[in-house]
Amino acid sequence: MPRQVWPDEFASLYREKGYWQGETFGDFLRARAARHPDRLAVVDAQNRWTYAEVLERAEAAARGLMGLGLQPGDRVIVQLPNIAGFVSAVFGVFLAGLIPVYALPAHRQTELVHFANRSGARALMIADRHEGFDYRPLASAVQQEVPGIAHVVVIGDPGPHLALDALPASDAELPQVDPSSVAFLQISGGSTGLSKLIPRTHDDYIYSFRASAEICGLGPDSVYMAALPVAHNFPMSSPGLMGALYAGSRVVMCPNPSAETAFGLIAAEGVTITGVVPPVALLWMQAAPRTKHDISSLQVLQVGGAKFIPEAAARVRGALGCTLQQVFGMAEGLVNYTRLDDPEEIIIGTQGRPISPDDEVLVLDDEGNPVPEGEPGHLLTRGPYTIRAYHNEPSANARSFTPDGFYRTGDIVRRLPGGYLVVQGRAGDHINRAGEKISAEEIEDHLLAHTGIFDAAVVSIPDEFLGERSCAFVILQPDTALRAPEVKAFMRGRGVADFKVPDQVVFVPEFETTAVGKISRNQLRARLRARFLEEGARP
Ligand code: OOB
Repeated sequence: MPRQVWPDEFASLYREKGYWQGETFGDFLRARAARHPDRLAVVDAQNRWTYAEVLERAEAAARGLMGLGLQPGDRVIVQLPNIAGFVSAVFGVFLAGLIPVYALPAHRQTELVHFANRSGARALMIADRHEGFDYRPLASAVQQEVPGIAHVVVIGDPGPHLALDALPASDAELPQVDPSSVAFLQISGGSTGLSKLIPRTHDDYIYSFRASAEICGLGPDSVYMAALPVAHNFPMSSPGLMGALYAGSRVVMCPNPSAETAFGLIAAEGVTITGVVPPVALLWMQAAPRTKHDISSLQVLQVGGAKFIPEAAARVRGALGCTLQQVFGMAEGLVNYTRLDDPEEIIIGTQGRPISPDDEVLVLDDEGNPVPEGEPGHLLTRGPYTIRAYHNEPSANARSFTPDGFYRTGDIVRRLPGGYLVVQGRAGDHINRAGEKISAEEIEDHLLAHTGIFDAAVVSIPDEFLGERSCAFVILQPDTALRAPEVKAFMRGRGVADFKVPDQVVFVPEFETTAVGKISRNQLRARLRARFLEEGARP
């Protein structure tokens, strides 16, 4: 059973201060359905469900999952796109006392198998098809590789699997759920190796989105549109669909963030707030002058997941007619927001300040000493909704957390008066490609599995549109002829999410490291990146 434990003195403090209120996901949905049963809760292309309907469907899903013999505490990988069924299915999982492991729709066999093995999942929940991709054969392949996955449950046409709405219902009582227990496992961006699993409790997570909903001004008249994949922490909880449901708002599920789709939904549903990554914001600003849709209902555009440069931030109000809110967060916990009434220079020039007065933030130099205000340093944090450990990762935990429980975010920030943070970059080696985090090491390991590749180093290269793109430097084995498309095709064949396929492949005869003696992988990547940028190399 996954655990997430804060030392007693912290847990008591967080309860005393009212952050942790002893409420579960199931409790809050029931409370909303009781308070305003007929209000619309979630909308997608096919469905418009009220709070009462969402609860009814969630309870049916819970009984169906229990009918399969799943027991409280069992893990269920949930790989669902932005559909209304996400909400009822996930609350069904919660009500049955099961623990969702949130995979992204972009994840493929390699990633799903990894999540299944790490979490010990007993079931996998998918949609039949989404945006042209059929998830059923993928699920069969995962199940074949991980026999522990006893059930594949499908929203829609089940094919060879089980349909969620036709499971034999259990007539047992729904279990009592402990609010301090782990509610779900989320996927880390992962700077080294494979993604780690992040255990979040009901208490801590509900606090984060309850407070977020307040900061973002959500209420019964708000309409929140989930434009990014909802399994991601940003559209899930900052304030995301959870914060919106908590506040009694309406959630609109947007199947993809293209300007055409998103603007159409903003106009049709009167969307008041949504959140996107910087490249999507750029596309929307470009598309807005020519759109036929009336997007004037939009009051707040949140931008986060990767750095939004001030030049672009300054254009949001003019282009889209709404307030910008910068969001700098991480699935491990800490989330920062610019406040809606902050002065324009704060909104444009910073990535916000923490949610909670009890979010502790340290900005330290390489030796671990605090740097003066305004100077760049490593961001470490601890607080009422930041994890103290990853699930089942003793060595990563030793690296990622200090002995007194601070999470080393890997981000380099400057802290300004008032606690506002400006993100300067990353100390670690991941590539932040349009908000998707890619571990260099993970991709290098895949490349090294090719018999024609002698060595590979993957680095981030600044990219005007994506923020960063990935570039693989590859040394071939003697007498091997490989071209970039073949390397990319090989990566695709490894069964990984498409965003992990290197954007660019550069073949080099050697890494020229012998002259400087043995250097770390980090230093090697930095050197390759610097040389690439100096030479202005292009594919
Ligand atoms: C969000 O969560 P993750 O877990 O995918 O990624 C976290 C990392 C941060 O450590 C930072 O390196 C980067 O993403 N990041 C930003 C940023 N927001 C996230 N870097 C610069 N500026 C920003 N505004 O990405 C996430 C989770 C909740 C809310 C928002 C984003």
